[in-house]
Amino acid sequence: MENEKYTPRPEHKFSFGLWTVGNRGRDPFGDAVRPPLTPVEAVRMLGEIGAYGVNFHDNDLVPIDATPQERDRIVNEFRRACEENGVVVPMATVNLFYDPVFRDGAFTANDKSVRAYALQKTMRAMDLGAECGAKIFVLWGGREGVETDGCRRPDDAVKRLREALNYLCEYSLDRKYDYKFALEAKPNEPRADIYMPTTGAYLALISTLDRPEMVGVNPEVAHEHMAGLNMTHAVAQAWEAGKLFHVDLNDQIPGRYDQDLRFGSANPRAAFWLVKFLEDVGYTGPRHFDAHAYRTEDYEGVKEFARGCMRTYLILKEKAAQWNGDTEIRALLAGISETAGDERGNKFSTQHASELLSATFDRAGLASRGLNYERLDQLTIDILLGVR
Ligand code: GLT
Ligand code: MN
Ligand code: MN
Repeated sequence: MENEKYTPRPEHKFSFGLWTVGNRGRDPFGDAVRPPLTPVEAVRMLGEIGAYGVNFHDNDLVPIDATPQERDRIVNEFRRACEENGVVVPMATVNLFYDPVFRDGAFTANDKSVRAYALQKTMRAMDLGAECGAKIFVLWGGREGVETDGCRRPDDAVKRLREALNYLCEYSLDRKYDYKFALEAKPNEPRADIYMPTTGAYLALISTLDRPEMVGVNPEVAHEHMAGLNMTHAVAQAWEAGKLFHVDLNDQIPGRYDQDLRFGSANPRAAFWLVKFLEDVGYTGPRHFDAHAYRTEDYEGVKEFARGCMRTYLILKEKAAQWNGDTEIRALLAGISETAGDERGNKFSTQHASELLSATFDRAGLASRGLNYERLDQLTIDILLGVR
């Protein structure tokens, strides 16, 4: 019997991209295995399984060569489907990677006309998103990279990226869209190397923009794990900087191609720390599942996949609450955090510094106390494996 407490509700803010549940299972070695799912069908499916939101790239919704009349008809149908199924559009994005025009990048391409076209396409995608109610605009620069560094100076690419972001912020202000931009990093794939490989790289770039307050990040589990990094650390740094505008949840085995697996299915322990962090700090943004079903599945299997993402999140949320309330864990944490120590390291003053310089520390004593992290982690594993 399905447990009520793992039933997704709107307040959980679970969202899926049209490209996620609509993924047809193509990979570099094989063709589509599922028939196309129209945007309206995808919205119905999301409503049926209890998701709160649907996100899209411009061309997930409106084909790249649609006439203005076709565009308006599609948008009207889609908005009606959203209303009828109780699904909202929290985020929109732009596809700057599929069309051959972007083979050398979009905002960083050497050809000025390609860069201008990328801006035009993005502004139109912002119009489209705003029409559907989106307040977050994700930018994933999958083609902003290289196979050979002979093609341009990498610092020129950074400058071009900055110019494009500045331009788009002004456009959002000009049109009173009130967008928050969320920049999504990835180390490689489809390019051999992508310029902004990690969330940290984007955080550094944001501080150099004209309007840094409008721009944050959209860390993705799979992308940080592809780089061998700790997703929770990336998310925590973004959060601490006030820059966690969106999050892409999925899973990934490090060292592999971009897998976009069901959330929590590859590394449930890492997923646990992530969910615990998001819940502990009170992140209120969408929990977006940027993943897709195995290639073996039909659309019933796709529903199982999508339900699984949400269910795992809710199970981990419950485990996080259990962890926080566990008396033995609490006692261990108290032991870790309540160590009284030397206060002169708290804040610099000339006096503190000179006192510290001449102080004597019991190095061996400080190093000798066991920290009990083994016990702490095993208790975590016991909780995760359901025996505690
Ligand atoms: C693409 C990519 C994702 C991005 C999407 C947004 S598109 O599927 O792999 O990580 O979030 O552009
Ligand atoms: Mn991905
Ligand atoms: Mn993503």
